[in-house]
This record gives sequence, C-alpha cells and structure tokens, in this order.
Amino acid sequence: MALDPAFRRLAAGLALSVALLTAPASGEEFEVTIHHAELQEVAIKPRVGDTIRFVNHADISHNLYLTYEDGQVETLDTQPPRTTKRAVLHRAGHVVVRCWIHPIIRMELDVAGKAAEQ
Ligand SMILES: [Cu+2]
Repeated sequence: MALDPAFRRLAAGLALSVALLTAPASGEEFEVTIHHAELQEVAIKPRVGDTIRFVNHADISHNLYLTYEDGQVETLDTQPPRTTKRAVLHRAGHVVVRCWIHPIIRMELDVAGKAAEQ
C-alpha cells in the first residue's frame, strides 16, 4: 500500500528541535519543538529530575512516548497543535522519544544520574 504523497512529504519534514531553558532549583527544563523542518541532531544532556517540555508547532496532532532503557514506556497522550506536554525524566539511562502516529519522529537522549550523586 503506497503512502499518500502529501503525507509522505509531511512525514519527511517533521522534526524535533531542542533548546535549553532556565535552570530552576529542582532541575533543568529543556524545550523540544515539533515542527516542519529538516531533521537535525539534538544534543541535550539531561539528568534525572529534569523536565522536557514538548511544544507542538506543527499543524497536526502528535502522540509522543518515551521508552526508557529498561523498557518502561511513558505516553504523553494526544497533543493537538499549539499545545505543550511535559515529561519529567525519572530514570537514568538511554531514552528514545517517538510518536505513535508518525514513526519518522525519533529522538534519543541519555539521562545522567542526579547531580547530587557525583
Ligand atoms: Cu506525530
């Protein structure tokens, strides 16, 4: 079954971009923006307790989920355009962020242990 060409263009154009926001005492907060752009590497170094804020700037809904290294999955539920979802990183290790609706969306990050543990 062939993908609709319009959808194919849309899927290929979806990307995540990342920005580091302020650093409140309880942990840093990173902003990940979902938009139509070239795929680009994202490099953030979050720690346990940090928050990732996902902002949907695309014209379509997403449904992001995080898969932790131990296999635990955290789903952020349906996210309509121009809405924000937050995920607090509660385990160290490798995390993969993907979208149930658009498998092209994928972001990987490594979550370090808490700073106090150093
Ligand atoms: Cu999506």
